[in-house]
Amino acid sequence: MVMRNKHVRAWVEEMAKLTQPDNIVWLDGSLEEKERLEAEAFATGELIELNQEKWPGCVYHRTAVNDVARVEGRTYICTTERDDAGPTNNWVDPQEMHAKLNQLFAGSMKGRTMYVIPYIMGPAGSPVSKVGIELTDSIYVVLNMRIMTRMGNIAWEQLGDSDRFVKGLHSKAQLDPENRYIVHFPEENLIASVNSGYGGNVLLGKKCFALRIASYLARNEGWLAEHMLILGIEDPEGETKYLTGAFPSACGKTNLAMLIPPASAKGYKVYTVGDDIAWIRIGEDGRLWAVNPEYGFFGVAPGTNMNSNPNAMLTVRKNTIFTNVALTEDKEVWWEKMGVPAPEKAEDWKGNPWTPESTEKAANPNSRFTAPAAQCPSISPHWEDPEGVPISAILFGGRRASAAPLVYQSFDWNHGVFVGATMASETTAAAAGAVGVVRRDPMAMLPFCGYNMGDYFRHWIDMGKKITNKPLIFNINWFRLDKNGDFIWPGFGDNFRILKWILDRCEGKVEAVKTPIGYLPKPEDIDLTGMDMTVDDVRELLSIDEDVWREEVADIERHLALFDRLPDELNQELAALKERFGF
Ligand code: OXD
Ligand code: MN
Repeated sequence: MVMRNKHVRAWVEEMAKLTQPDNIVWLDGSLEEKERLEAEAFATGELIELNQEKWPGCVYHRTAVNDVARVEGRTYICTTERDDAGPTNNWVDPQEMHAKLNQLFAGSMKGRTMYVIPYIMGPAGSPVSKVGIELTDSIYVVLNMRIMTRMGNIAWEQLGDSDRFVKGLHSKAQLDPENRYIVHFPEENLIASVNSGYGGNVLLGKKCFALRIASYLARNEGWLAEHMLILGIEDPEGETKYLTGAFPSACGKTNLAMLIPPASAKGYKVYTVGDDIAWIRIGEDGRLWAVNPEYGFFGVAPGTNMNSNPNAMLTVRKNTIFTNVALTEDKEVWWEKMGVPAPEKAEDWKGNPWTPESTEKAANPNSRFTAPAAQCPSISPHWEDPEGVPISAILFGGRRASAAPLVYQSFDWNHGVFVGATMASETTAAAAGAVGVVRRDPMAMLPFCGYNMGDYFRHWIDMGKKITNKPLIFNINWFRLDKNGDFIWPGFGDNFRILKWILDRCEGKVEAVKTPIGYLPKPEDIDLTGMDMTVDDVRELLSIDEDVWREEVADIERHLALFDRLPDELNQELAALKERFGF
């Protein structure tokens, strides 16, 4: 296909003048192109071909040792007015940032090839989908984008002659951590990423476009771009209801999206629509409709096994890119808690020799798989529906030792927005730093909102006025601890039991208990069939400790004070919460 779009051509020319690549390759997304790029990357060592008998179509990549995660401290939202980025985003004046980036990008692709990646976020041809163009000097980025987005001619066709596309410029440059910048210019539909090769910083369709730029567009256009999974639950009669859920990292979002119901839930099936991002619009019927803008999963490998997430394990068996996991002698992959014995000899994620006696981890804790969503055994037959799926409930949640009960329902939309705006997670012993420190991460969007978070809360409140058929909003906490510091709730497949109560609430089939924080289940309404758990255990999981909540409310008050443009509705919710407790 000859690429005739003059707007893209002009921009590519300008960026090539700046970055000075040796040549420019316009991508079409074909299989031949993929194989050619893989062969080139095998030759340079950028990729390693895995054991094709055991891992057909799979390849292996290591990033630089100092480049293994998103860098929130070096991520910027550059709006003309500082207040439009808000108190929780890094901000630099756009002019100043452009000048800085121009220096960093000048000649950064010398001796390299610039790849022009056309891609669609959202199903092809869907009225909600949007086109992006990413320019990159990394084959690894090209091959990941090929899995994570609808990439190639399909995107050129959707774009046509239009100038409506999100521009993304990426160069590995020297991978210099001191000059690493992930920058968004929401007013210019532009993303720039330099000196990184790690997924979340460089696959510009994902966090940068589908969350940061899209959240800005969504506010202006009257929809929502959210850090949410989307799943469907089919009941024994064959009717499916859909939920979305926002949880901070390390709370099992991918596992929940791919959940397999327990044996006792006969006739129920869970379908995966998305595991990370949801674009949500109000349909003509007044309901919310959600699409997953992505085409693949970029999931954390360690901890993924046939118990925690069999659907993910089956998804990654072919056509998958593994990044920063361990590599065995016969070119297989391995990671901690993979559920198979550790290899006697391997190379760790840094490329150093590793044995089970080594004190270092074999896989980086943030090592990843990039796998096509279509390969997921639980993928929904409706995951590519252009209009999306209708949403019955929205879940918010975090990792809380004692404050939040297993589940509760908000009283109404504005109270639900308050619950989302104040949701929190506690640091665990697994992470560096103090244990039990509460971090509030509103709607799990703190690192991903492309504008002032106060305005974001206002947008949620305003959306509520327009949704005539509102989903119910719930808070979830799988992570309550007992006196010995052990998890009370087993999690994983058993989480279905809580989703079932939520669905029953949506259908008005079950009563609830009104408490100061929201509606709670009656303990006996949680189905425990086949579980090693009593109604008393559930009672404990649902208990609300007034002293803990006194502290919680004080902390919420401090948190809300951070936002300069906080809608008054959220202050009213705080006041109402205090009043219900009598604080
Ligand atoms: C992710 C994240 O990688 O939220 O999805 O960090
Ligand atoms: Mn995420």
